[in-house]
Amino acid sequence: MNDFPTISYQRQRQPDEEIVAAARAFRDTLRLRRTVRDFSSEPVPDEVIELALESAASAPSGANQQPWKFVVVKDQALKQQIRIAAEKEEYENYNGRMPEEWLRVLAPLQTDWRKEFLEIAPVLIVVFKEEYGLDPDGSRVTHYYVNESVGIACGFLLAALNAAGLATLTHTPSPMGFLRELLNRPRNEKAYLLVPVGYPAKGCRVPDLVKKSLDDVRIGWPRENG
Ligand code: IYR
Repeated sequence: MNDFPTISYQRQRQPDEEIVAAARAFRDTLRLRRTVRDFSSEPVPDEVIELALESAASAPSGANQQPWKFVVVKDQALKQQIRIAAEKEEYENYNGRMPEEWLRVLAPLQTDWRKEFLEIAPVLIVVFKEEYGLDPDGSRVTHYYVNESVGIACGFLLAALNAAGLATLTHTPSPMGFLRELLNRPRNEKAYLLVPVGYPAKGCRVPDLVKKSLDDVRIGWPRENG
């Protein structure tokens, strides 16, 4: 051990029934989440975005380096520039770059190269990962477990926005290099995920998908390996 300071971990022990009820309520809320591609342009409260970003920024990370940046885009002209750049890449993806097999498994999601939602959704949150840190003198600081850390923070972000009642889309235009340029981010940052946020459009429909059951994803207890 060393002399770095500690604080006592203060979380009240709850009765088991309450723990189970909390786990059930959280599951039920998370199960309401669907990836939405048909957004209303109705604005969302800034405060909800801020609170959700505070949730995301509370995520665990390698060596607590918090290797993430969240760029919130509401400006219509900037959203349009992002759409144009994303559609340019996605057009190439859907017309040649993606192999048949990929297009086949994507078919139920009914996606194509058109990304109107990038202009319609009132807010775009662009998540960047810091592949390394930059000291004030410009020297590089190694970051550890960057993908794992940023992935967990994105999970927190999606869960927080969902809990608030907003719809999200986990969008990964590929390649995403254009986002660093359009958003003027430094060379140590790389776009990781683009999350349009808003309310669903009236009459919004989503694919009729089935999630794997607990029995399909849990190995072992209580059935001990089948
Ligand atoms: N990035 C493309 C294609 C895409 C890929 C996967 I894997 C998806 O789950 C959904 C879409 C797009 O955003 O359309």
